[in-house]
Amino acid sequence: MRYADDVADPVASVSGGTYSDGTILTVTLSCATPGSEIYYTTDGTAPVYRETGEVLSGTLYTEPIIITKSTELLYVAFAGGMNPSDIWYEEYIIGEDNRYARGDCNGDGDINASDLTYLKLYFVGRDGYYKNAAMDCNRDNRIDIADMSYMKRYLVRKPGFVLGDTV
Ligand SMILES: [Ca+2]
Ligand SMILES: [Ca+2]
Repeated sequence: MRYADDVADPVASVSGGTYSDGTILTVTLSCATPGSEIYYTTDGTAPVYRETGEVLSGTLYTEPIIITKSTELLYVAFAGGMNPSDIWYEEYIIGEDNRYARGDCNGDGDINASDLTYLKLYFVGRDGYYKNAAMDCNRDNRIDIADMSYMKRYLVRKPGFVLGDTV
């Protein structure tokens, strides 16, 4: 009788999840099937392969993968004459819990008059203007008209009005 076993599912040494800013992850991949090879991608696409086992996209795993920024890791194991494993997936999110600079309400990397406009349009309920942590300019954990006043003072460089710390 002729049949093809499945290759054992590969395992990543670090599970996907949220990690704090500056974290460097060293991820090793392993597979219990003797003679297996693991292919992976880090761009969010699945490794592509033919039924023959020929791999058309993806990187052959040979050494630990160093992850320093948010990354989607997909990986699959092959071994000659066997069905490939399932494709496995880990999503590593690094540092995105503090990606906002206080005052950068529109998230474009600068704090300027367009952020004041963003606040104004949010307060009048304009579509497409969403509440976000960067809008709490005066650090009282509320987003209200006082934050607009704070930003106006910041924009005219009034002493003591500081923005740009991460929130
Ligand atoms: Ca901005
Ligand atoms: Ca506030």
